[in-house]
Amino acid sequence: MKSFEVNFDGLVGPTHNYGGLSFGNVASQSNSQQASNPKEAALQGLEKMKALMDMGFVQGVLAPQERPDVAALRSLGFAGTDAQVIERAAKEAMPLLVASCSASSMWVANAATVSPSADTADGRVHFTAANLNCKYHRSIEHPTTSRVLGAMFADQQHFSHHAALPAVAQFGDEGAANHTRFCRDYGEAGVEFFVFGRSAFDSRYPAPQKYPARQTLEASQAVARLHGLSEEGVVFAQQNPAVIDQGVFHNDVIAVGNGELLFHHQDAFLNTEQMLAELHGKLAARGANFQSISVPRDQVTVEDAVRSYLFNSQLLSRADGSMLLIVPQECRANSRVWQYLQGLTAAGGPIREVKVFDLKQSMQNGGGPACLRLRVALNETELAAVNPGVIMTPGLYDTLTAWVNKHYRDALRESDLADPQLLLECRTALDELTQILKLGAVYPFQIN
Ligand code: SUG
Repeated sequence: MKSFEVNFDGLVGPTHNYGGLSFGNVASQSNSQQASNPKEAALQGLEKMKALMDMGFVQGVLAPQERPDVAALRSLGFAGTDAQVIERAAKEAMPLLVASCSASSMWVANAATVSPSADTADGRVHFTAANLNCKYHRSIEHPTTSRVLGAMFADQQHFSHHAALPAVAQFGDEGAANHTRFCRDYGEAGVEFFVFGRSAFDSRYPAPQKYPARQTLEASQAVARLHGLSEEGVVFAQQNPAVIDQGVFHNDVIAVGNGELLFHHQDAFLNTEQMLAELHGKLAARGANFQSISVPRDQVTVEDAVRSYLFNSQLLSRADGSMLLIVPQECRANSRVWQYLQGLTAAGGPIREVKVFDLKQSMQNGGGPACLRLRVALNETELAAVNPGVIMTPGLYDTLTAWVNKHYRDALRESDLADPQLLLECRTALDELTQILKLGAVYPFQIN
């Protein structure tokens, strides 16, 4: 049976804005308070989805969330009508209104961790929604994420969903941004690679000094247990705390893997040799020939990696077995990174081609091509069980483009977030979207 890696991209929501909400994420902090363009952001994302579909990849779409999140504001004590809740929050606690408006669910690499059926004890595809509890504006995503994933992957014969881990820092979980799966073929048992930033219970693991480590070892271990992964099918590795302190807030800012290949920066991990040997050994036992490409710091610095998002790329397997790297245009703008990439594709190794995309609106908040997609490896039977409304087609692309053009604003500043009309616009747009994607009722305003 054939198997695929399906990329489900997050559709950027109508309130995309630069709130400066993510301490430790350099782009989010440095673009704080700039005017955003939600329409352009959503169209840039759709362009990428269409391009991948046109290249023959199976592409899906993951819906954005209801924002402002009035229910979240109510739970913090703001009362009255929806308009009064927003008005009071704007007057008394603007940072909370900004957080409740964030369109951060677009970075669906953080939506969940996904284990394909070939790896799990019960032979189903497992999903654990990420609690994202390092940042308040992201911690409010998981209830709706769970409903949306449930509506996309509803068939319980093939799909198993787990609620987010306990919402405490000790179980901080950022989903697939710190998880990679290696395999010979998507349909065969592989090795799942969990990268954590610190341990909550074991002080022998070093922690960063300046910025938070969002993912704990204990969270990664819990996800592996929930998914029924075997000892032979997992490797846990620690991110280098020094790179977290340089702005590498998720492992997918410094490494990307696919198939039998790990593409990473020289300084990405602690105990790199030991970790590579473990990956090599466990994959060899599965019949796979693991390889890694380490990018030397004297060619590309960690700062270059953080600014260009070289590693926040999509590494895709093509039909002929070669690989394609999807990078943001910031990689072309950085001469050292661009030169490195030229050499890489000319070297005759596994990565043969680089394609550049303009994702500036998302990039300015620290979200590159890899942040915008959640990978789900599926066999043909499982793919047939996915809600067909969320699989990208030329028709769906046209419909979503028209939908964005109809409903999205082309400029959003902090002061606009207090406009109660914005909430109505979002709800109208999302109500229509759930019909387009055939999701049923998934948003609080549709349920309550
Ligand atoms: O969690 N930015 C996101 C970016 C997530 C990127 N995802 C991956 N690397 N997989 C974050 O820091 C910024 C929002 C703001 O400042 O308005 C934000 O949430």
